[in-house]
Amino acid sequence: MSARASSADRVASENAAQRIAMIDWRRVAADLDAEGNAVIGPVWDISIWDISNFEIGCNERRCKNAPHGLNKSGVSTAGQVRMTIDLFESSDDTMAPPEILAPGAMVLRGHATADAATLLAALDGVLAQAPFRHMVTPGGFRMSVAMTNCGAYGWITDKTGYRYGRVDPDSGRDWPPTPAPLLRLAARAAAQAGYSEFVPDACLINRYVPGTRLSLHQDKDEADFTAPVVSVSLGLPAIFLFGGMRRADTTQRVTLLHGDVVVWGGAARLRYHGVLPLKAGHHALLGEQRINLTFRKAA
Ligand SMILES: O=C(O)CCC(=O)C(=O)O
Ligand SMILES: [Mn+2]
Repeated sequence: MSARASSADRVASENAAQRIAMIDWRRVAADLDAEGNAVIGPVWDISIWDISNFEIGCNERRCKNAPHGLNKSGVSTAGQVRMTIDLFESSDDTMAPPEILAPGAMVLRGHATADAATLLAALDGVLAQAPFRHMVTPGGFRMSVAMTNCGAYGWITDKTGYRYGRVDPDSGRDWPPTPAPLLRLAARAAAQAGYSEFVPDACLINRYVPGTRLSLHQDKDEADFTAPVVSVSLGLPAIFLFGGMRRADTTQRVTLLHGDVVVWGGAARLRYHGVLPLKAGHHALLGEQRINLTFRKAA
């Protein structure tokens, strides 16, 4: 509660806090402290003294270009906060709270489930222009994950190294544009994780079949680490490894199901991660495969 609040405001505040708590606090795994301040996710806190009149502050002094529109003194307007509340009000009431993996990193369970059929239909057009292929690592090894890209930039690897390029080396043409439903989903997931205005220019499409794995790595070929990584899982379940800033750090094992979205950015942007060999199974939409969409800002 702000020191500015009168006792009437305090009552309004308590009502507001309860109402907002019902709307979004539980979804973002937040707590109200004894004074009515709320912690939303890893970086936000809010002091409420009236439903339409409150401040949002950042827990981290360093967070100048925070993805939540704070001004220089770390204070946002009620309007911006209302946008956040609207975002949560418009989402599905049954949505689970994000699972926090580390500061800046979380799993949004089922965030893409309702859109999965639309996403897969849109992907068909991309795959017709840029089919899956097994790229080769700089060390000369064929990757077990089949990959392709859409967006202005595509991630590629060959004997000369890992990089982003505008042109599909297999076709000699630009990568196909990222379909609008994919861009919308990526932006929505990023916003829900606290990274507003995420506009990816690269979408790597990974296909796993049973036995396929992706070894521990950092996503570090991008020019812009201020933008998060948004990673969408479709099809068969996978065990995602989420580690620390060094390859040798211990990893969390996170089972990712169809529709789950992992978002990591900020302090977590360069954490090591990977995928254990996919187990055999059958998925109603995708059969014996898992498709992963990884959205990033490359340039
Ligand atoms: O398939 C996944 O879940 C992770 C993919 C990934 O880390 C990548 O494409 O860089
Ligand atoms: Mn990665």
